[in-house]
Amino acid sequence: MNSRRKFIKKSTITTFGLPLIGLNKNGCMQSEVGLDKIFPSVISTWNNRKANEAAWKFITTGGSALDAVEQGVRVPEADPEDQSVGYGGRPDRKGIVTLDACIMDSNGNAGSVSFLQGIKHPISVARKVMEDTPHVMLTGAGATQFAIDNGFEQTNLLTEKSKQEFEEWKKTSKYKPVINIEQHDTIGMIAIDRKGDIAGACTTSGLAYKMHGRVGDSPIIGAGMFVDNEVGGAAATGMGEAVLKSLGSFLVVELMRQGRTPFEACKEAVMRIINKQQFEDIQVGYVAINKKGEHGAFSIQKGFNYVITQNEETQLIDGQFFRK
Ligand code: SD4
Repeated sequence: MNSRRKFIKKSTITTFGLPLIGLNKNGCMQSEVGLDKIFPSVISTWNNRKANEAAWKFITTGGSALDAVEQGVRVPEADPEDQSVGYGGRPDRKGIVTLDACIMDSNGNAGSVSFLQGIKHPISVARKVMEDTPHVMLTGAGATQFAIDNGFEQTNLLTEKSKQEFEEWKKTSKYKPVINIEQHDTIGMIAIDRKGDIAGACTTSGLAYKMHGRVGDSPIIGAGMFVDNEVGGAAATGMGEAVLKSLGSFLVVELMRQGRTPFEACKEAVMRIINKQQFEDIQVGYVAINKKGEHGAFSIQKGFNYVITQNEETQLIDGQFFRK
């Protein structure tokens, strides 16, 4: 059996079988295989199993962490059934799908696009910004033009399903994000490759029916995602405004630098929002992994989960949360 098939088979077994990882005394998910460092590792927000598998394939066949996160998040970007990311994403209140994404490598290089329209793979445009321009971030028409100039195809991202839902929404035009089904599934992914180098990516169509021109946390380095090769990485999902106001992913990484476990760091970043902002009817969740391969998550509300792939096993883990 080739290694790819073996992986798929094994990961299926793991889903329904005994977990190979558990909660240590700090509430941090940790491997029990006794390894000091667990590389490679891939972690993603929500049940983005297929994205993890795509990233894993790259990372175990010699790809870098950067290649892995790009290829991994391209899976939901191309999936019309994922209505929070890329093609098939829910539109803003003008009926236009606008995309935000960012990417960061182990040398601290970063690239990002926001308010991008008509391009299926914002993460690859963000990588191009990082690698081929002197800038970090391109936005709106400039970002779209940059993508076209670099050979990205223009395409209609609004699927019939998302269009119909939008037409329904317009009948009341009520804008009240609902916890967890607030059109979530934004993918934030962190990978550590065999060399121990880290990279991260985050991509989304943002909040459904947002104001035209609204940009969330996902393309902002340090808000939607942040990695530091000395420490680890973190990614955010949920109400971007709350994450932006606390620069959450950067905060999580800095807390890990000070010695907190990934779980403790995510919890502290969530508590920062709870203590300073209106939090009752919003969701924010963080995932984090450190350079030992320990991982954790925490969210404001119940319902946030993440997928972790290590040692050929992929597991869906329910994050801990502040309240039910
Ligand atoms: C945003 N944080 O645009 C994104 C939305 C999100 O799962 O994470 N959805 O605010």
